[in-house]
Amino acid sequence: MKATEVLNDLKRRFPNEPEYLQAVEEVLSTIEDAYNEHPEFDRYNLIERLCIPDRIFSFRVSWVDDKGKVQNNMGYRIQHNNAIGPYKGGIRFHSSVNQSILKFLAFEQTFKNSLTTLAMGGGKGGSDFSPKGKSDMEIMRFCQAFIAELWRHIGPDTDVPAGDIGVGGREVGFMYGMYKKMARENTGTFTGKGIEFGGSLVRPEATGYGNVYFLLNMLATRNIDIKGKTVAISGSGNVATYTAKKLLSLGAKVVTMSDSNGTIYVPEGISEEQLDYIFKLKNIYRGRIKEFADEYGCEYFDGGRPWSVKCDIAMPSATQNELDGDDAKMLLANGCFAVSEGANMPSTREAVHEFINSKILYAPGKAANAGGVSVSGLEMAQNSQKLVWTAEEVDSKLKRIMSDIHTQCVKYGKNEDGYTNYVKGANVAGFMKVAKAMMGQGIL
Ligand code: NDP
Ligand code: 2IT
Repeated sequence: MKATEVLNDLKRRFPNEPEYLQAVEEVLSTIEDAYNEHPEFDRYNLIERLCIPDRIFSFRVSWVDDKGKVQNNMGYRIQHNNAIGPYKGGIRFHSSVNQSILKFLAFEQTFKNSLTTLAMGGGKGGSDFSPKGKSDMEIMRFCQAFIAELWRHIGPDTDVPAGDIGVGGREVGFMYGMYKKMARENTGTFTGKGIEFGGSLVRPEATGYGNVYFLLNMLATRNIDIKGKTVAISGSGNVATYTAKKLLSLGAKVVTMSDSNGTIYVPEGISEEQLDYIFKLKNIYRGRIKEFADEYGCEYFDGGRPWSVKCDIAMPSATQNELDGDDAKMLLANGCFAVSEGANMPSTREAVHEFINSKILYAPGKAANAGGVSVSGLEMAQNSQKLVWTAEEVDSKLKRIMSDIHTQCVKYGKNEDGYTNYVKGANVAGFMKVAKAMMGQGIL
């Protein structure tokens, strides 16, 4: 079956899953040539098997809030593909979570994990539970109830979850604690754990730092120095804050950060002290980014995104479809020459076309944000060895992996005119490894 036929068939079967179809369409539109060069793939109906998840668990999560009221949420785990290693991918807690969003994330994760050079398959999970405004005890009770159901489906060599939106060190700790109690073992089935109980150094920083390392590789292809460049970042969570931290240390100017309520704009560049304030605001006080504007008297776009400001580089690091075609046109009109995605699928189809047609440096999330899951893979390796590596060791491996991912993107994505289409490069490289692994193991 041809890629376009598979897509049409998926549209017919899953009409209510727009994010999933969007992610599948982007991949299928770029791998068709590579796929057609291998008629054996077609005989094994490989594309369809790669697009449809191996299995999906969905379950009710009942828990008791601080007022004694019983709350019910939905919980999910998508085990997408384990051809090259155990299912691996984060857990998202956000009110918007549904099957379509988790299916798109698990699909993307499969290609991303393939690119990391490590042995990890793709998965994703989550809940429509919103941690916003919940007490620590409510978060703990929810996490325990979620794992009381999920624990039997995960394990160190079957499926290894981690964090994502709304799931950081606190939530991973609560989930892992409950998992250990149920499974009666201590093998590290979860990454992003606390340092004291099997977590890897540099895992919290890894997605943001990795994105900057990927950006540096892209800039090097055009002999551009990061020093002094103006960068617009969206989000103010894990990925956004560590992206900003690394950029500041390299002498770049970070002029925006945001949350779901609005954007702060600091034209002279956010200072280290101000970034520290944002980190505490978000991780300790769990406040809104507007409080930064109140504290420092900077401009605040109420309900607005960062993409209207003048910048050289944009690093969307909040959520899917947060940068649309008009935003892309504004960025390009303002002279933006590089976009490196910290979030998963933050740019809409239209925005991606704008970036590629204008031939700027554009890195899709599955390449640029792969540093997080890569260090998760390194955490799994340390847990298996029962050893702890130094921060320097982990960071140098992360740099190496991001550079390897960049090399693969250029290998498969360079056009005849010399322009590298990183979307095509990442998709073809990620696809070929998974496809060969699936071919080698028969029809499952
Ligand atoms: P966090 O929960 O730490 O932060 C998320 C940030 O994005 C917050 O500032 C949040 O604002 C904002 N945000 C979330 N949803 C929306 C929305 N619907 N509209 C506007 N803003 C929103 O998550 P992470 O930093 O971990 O994740 C950010 C992105 O990076 C996600 O796309 C995730 O999938 C991706 N990613 C994460 C990795 C990781 O290791 N954590 C690895 C690779 C990718 P608010 O507080 O208002 O909700
Ligand atoms: O989207 C992602 O790559 C993540 N949320 C991290 C997954 C992981 O297993 O570390």
